[in-house]
Amino acid sequence: MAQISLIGAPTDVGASLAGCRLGPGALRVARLASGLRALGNDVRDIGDVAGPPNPRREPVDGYKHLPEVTAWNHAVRDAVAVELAEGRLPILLGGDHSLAIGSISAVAAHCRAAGKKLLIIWVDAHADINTNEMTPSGNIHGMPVACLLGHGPAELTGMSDQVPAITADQIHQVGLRSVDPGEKRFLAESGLAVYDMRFLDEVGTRRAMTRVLASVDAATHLHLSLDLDFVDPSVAPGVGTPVVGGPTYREAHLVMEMIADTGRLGSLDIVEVNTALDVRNATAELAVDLVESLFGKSTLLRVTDLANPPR
Ligand code: Z70
Ligand code: MN
Ligand code: MN
Ligand code: MN
Repeated sequence: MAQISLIGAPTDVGASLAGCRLGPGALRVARLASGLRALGNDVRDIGDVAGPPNPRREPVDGYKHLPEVTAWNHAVRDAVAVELAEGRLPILLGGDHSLAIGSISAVAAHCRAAGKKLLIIWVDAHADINTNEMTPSGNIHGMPVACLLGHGPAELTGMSDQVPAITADQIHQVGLRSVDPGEKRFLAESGLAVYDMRFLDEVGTRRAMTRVLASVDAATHLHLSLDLDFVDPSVAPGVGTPVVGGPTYREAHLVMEMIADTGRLGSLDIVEVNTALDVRNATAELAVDLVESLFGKSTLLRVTDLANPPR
């Protein structure tokens, strides 16, 4: 059981398409809070943080909406830091994936202060490791991993208590199938652990996740950054940048279930749910289903339940 805080960040300033600014509302309508409470968690919804509207301008120096992305990330960073300091488990409801800069910057600072070992599992169709020189779009939701590793504008790389906020060995990426040419080089040079779709196909989701989680121990704080475009678009249509060839409903659930089994989840981002492109809120409902599995929902009693079986 966890003390969970929901933090909404209704913005799409980092994305190419408008619509994921409505993500927090869609996740609430899909009953995220009550789903988590039904699993025995204490859930506090702190509401939405505030930030500037989407100015819909062209990129400047390779960055689209840098001042607005910076403002939203400051708000997210501060809200996540407050909840972590109170011993709570923050869930960021995005919003686009650029918000992971603020969220993970707060988590990284918290882990350093608490002497915790941080491992980030970045679950996504995309690598999100572009810089302003490599980006094909200028969209900052394609850049959060680079920013967290210290490659980006000072406004975004300097959001934690040190630069870089994290090192490459602290992040494992799962589900990639759309990586830009510059990103491929960057991934190879940085030595980041990438479990792409081919790897999941050849090795299998279970064995791949066993490797992803191999270093997790009692001192580990796991942060899951969940971009819903990770899941195949036939299951998750409500995302701005769908990419065919993703995990099935069950494969995505197994990823969540195996993270749940570690008992080490400390923080979570749920991002890129685009209600304008969704079908009857299916993608928000999928997100809630996945998060329930992430917090231990299972078909059968688990070994950990046996001491205290639910009635
Ligand atoms: C592309 C870019 C991206 C999410 C799209 C796409 C990046 N690599 N990330 N949707 N979540 O524009 O940088
Ligand atoms: Mn992403
Ligand atoms: Mn993505
Ligand atoms: Mn449900």
